[in-house]
Amino acid sequence: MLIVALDPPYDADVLKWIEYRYNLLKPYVQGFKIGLPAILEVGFKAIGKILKNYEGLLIADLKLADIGDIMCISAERAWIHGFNAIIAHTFVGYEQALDKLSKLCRERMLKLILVVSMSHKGSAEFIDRHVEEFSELARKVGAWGVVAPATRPNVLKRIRAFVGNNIKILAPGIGAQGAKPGTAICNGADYEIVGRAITHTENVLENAFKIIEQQKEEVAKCRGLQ
Ligand code: BMP
Repeated sequence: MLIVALDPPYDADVLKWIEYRYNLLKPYVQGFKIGLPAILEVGFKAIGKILKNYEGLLIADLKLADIGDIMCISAERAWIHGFNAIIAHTFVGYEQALDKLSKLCRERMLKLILVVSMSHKGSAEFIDRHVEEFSELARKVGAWGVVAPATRPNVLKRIRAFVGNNIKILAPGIGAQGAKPGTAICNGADYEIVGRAITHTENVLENAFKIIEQQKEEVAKCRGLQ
């Protein structure tokens, strides 16, 4: 299962860049994640118009980390413009923060995805010390999913054990950050998030197919089908 991160480079014509990749890739992937590089340049409204009526996962990756009331306003904006999932940090805690955001998400049928660990090395400095507590909080607020690193298999496996089987795990870190396609799924993730290894290349579709193929091979191997 593949989610494509659409992070246009700073010199791109953002809307054209997104539209081209979205139209090419949408029949083959399970979702798209839009983050700050695009949102800051053109806003939710313009992006939402391009992605209108998409039936897969459409994740607004703001990595929210604010007081609850303000996170709710941001999440509501994402929802208004057609996003069906939103990413927030877990470290802001429950009271007056994730309690409110999770309530809004339930009301709007917006999928709440919480960051419980990250794919870069610095995640070990602070965030990873709290992986178990973050996973518990994700369960407590009824998060739909969590973000966990494809780059650190042991952390990913621990998170799967902590969150159980009713929460989706979305794992970035494949390709540009070094992890091999399929390995995160083998270690307990439901979705692999891939950005630059697909979107910043000349042959976007060809590279997406390669990654999907590598995912299948790796998963067949780890599940003993090959
Ligand atoms: P790439 O495959 O180009 O490295 O992109 C990964 C995507 O996942 C980026 O959009 C990044 O913001 C996001 N991401 C990440 O890389 N690590 C995390 O821990 C959390 C993320 O959301």
